[in-house]
Amino acid sequence: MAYEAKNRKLREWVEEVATLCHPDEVHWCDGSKAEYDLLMAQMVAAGAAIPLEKRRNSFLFRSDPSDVARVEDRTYISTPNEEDAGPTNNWVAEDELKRTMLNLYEGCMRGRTLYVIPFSMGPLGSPMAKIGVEITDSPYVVCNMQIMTRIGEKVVEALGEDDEFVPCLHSIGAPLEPGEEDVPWPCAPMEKKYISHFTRENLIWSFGSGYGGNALLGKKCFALRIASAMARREGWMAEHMLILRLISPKGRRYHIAAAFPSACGKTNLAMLQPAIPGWKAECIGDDIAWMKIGPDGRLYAINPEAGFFGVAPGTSYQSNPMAMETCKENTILTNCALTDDGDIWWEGMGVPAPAHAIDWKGRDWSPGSAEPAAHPNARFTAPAAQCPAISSDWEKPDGVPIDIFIFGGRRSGVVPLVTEALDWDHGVFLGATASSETTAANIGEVGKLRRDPFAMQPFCGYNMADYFQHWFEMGDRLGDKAPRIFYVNWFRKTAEGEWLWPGYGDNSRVLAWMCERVEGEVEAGETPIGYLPGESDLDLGGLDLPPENIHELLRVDIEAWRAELPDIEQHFARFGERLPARLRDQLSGLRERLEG
Ligand code: O2Y
Ligand code: MN
Repeated sequence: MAYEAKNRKLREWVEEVATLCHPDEVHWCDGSKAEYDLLMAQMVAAGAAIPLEKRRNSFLFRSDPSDVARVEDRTYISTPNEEDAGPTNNWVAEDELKRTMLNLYEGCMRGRTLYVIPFSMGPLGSPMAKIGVEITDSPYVVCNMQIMTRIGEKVVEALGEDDEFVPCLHSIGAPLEPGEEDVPWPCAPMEKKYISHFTRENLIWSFGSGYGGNALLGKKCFALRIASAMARREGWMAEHMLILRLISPKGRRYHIAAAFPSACGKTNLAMLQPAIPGWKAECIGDDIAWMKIGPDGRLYAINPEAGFFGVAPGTSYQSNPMAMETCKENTILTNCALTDDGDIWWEGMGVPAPAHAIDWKGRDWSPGSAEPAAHPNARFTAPAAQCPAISSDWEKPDGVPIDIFIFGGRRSGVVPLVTEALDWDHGVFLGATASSETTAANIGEVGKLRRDPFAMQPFCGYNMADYFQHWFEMGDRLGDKAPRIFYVNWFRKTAEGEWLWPGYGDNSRVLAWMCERVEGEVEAGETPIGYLPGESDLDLGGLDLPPENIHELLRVDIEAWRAELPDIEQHFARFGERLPARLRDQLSGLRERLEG
């Protein structure tokens, strides 16, 4: 052991896991650069990583084709009663799931090293930070965790003798027999993959996958699923939200937390560069917000992560120049294509496709090949501190005060560009009914409408009906200090399928209107679905947008909204009696206003 952990529970747990999994060695990660460099060098020598000549200290990995994304069907929330997990989660009884997984873990690290990764979600020492310890047999996971969280000896030092931590056990589930040659991306077959959360004990057990959210357990497993259950018990919020600071020409700072389902440009919005003169934006986080009521009664947010695990395809200097700058060096690239000059490439990168490349499966590729060069879920793992738009306050221990919540989704029709909630309860209704159309980047049928409440459907660690109730209760506690709530849809199309709104940096025009609403500087029209800006209320200066577009973007189609009601009813019916009465009231209120 490179250092001694004074936390008795931690020492005992590591010993217990080592006895169960039979690794060849145990390595306590110190979080140093030397450690990162050594692990990378070992992975390069083993053929698992490819150093990139064109990006300093950056490496390409190719996953097994069966291990390319989060596996929702194999993700479990295990609570004492099935009803406490609710209809949006897969549930298995605690003892049954543990029995199954203990069998899988038995001897699963033979021929491998067991790495102990002490990590902090949130800046170390922040009153809002929480400590976890991930045990893994994947050096790829260690290097990713070093970018995505704060890891190492300093975390163990911060953990007192009897302090609590979240134990996160991960194995790729691919032991090596003596003399057996390893493969570049070892993992277990789908039917042996389990991403399990025991929320009563704050415990995470993951088996069989080395990819992203399945394996980097600080992210979705801890910071959302386990943390959301903790947050409900302890009276705070763990949300699937980006955090953005917008600065007006007068120098007033607004903090925005926004939740979007996948494929809605969340990372692009997190790193927004405003198109309106005089406004500035800074990024605080791109995926997760932990929020707590501060001594002044306002809601304060931190980004619990330290890096970005961003989706690569579609990221370009046009869609997100800040992300492109962020992943220029010190970056791990997964499932991108490799160019002949030692760089990476992906579809939608905004530069011409290379005449030849090696695709994410390691095959020769050229334009016109049958399959894309990069996997649609190819990722870059890059330190947040490298983002040119990162806020100087992104690691502020007490967080930043949230002024505005935004929910949204991708809808080609019906939902206007922006709507302000009538009040907090109506805002909770907007979050609870958030919907999005699936795209080619999502698995499944393209253009299908999916309800994804608060963008938390895959990430809520308990019954979603109780989560809705938690939002109401947070609003009650916040009172008149509660953030204002808005709903946006950047994706409205004409009947001919043309985009009505340019998006990207021009979304700042909508955010600026929200800030003016917060200041009480601009009127809004009350409609049955909420407050909307008048056609002349958005600053469209310098934007060549036909007036009919803005008319359509802000039109409330009463008939189309009435047609939405049965789908919302069906969505709510899933939660049965547990659905908060205040949500039923909101639905009745909407129906009455639409009939009125
Ligand atoms: O497929 C994965 O493991 C990554 S999923 C992901 C990564 C970064 C941010 N958000 C997500 C998500 O699914 O919401
Ligand atoms: Mn996410």
